[in-house]
Amino acid sequence: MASVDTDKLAQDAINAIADKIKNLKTLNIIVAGKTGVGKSTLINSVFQGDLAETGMGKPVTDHMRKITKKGVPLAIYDTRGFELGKEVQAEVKHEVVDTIQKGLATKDINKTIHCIWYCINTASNRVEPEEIQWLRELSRENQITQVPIIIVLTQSFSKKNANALRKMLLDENLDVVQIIPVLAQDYEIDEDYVAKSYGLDVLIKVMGEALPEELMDTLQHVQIASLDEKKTVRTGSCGDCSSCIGR
Ligand SMILES: Nc1nc2c(ncn2[C@@H]2O[C@H](COP(=O)(O)OP(=O)(O)O)[C@@H](O)[C@H]2O)c(=O)[nH]1
Ligand SMILES: [Mg+2]
Repeated sequence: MASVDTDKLAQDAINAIADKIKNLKTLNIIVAGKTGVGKSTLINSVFQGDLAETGMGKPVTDHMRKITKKGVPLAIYDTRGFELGKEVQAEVKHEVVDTIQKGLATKDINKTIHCIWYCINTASNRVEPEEIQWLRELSRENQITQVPIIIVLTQSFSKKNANALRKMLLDENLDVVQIIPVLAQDYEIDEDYVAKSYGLDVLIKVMGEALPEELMDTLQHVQIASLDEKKTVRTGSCGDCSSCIGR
């Protein structure tokens, strides 16, 4: 595996955010997506260990487990059950939204969810309409909480396929921060050709950059929502920037 120093990357991401938001010690990330796309492999690469195996981590909801590693300032919520059909996918979405809201309710920046990584497998060469629908519904329910969503194109050993999939997804106009191709682990194409892992550093960097404003916005939205629940939010001239909302 390529030697990406994820501890350092995670710390860099935290430092970038901590400049703006005091007392941030742990980044909380939810990883979602269909079974077999490569969520566990991605999480294991981030933590540099076999942490995302079945039965590992602490169950936090019916379909989510929280994975942490001593000394790493990250907590990753691994979701399961997408293979079980639409009903379970709706439950997973509900659990994601609920976890975001419960985190925010604590008003503790270390307990809020900071980012969602939605994984789509580049190697499968397709995206199911139900996944697009799931993402649209999640974004809708995340409109006030504004947790940044990043689409991770997993198993992107073919950069060409990854770019094609990325373009296709961009055309869907989803409410996501970025679409990032990643190969979390080296991939042996044949005896003489191994695709080297890449992209994890970009993913962490983009997340770090996405967080400050988004997180500030979130906190502002939460304050607005809790200050005056009944009052309708008035939009200013630009329509939706944080300084125009709720004045
Ligand atoms: N070489 C390689 N294999 C991968 C990668 N991502 C996923 N896989 C393989 O794809 C299969 C499913 O991955 P897994 O992480 O268990 O998917 P999950 O169900 O989303 O957690 C496993 O056999 C992995 O070894 C990758 O980045 N590199
Ligand atoms: Mg898994």
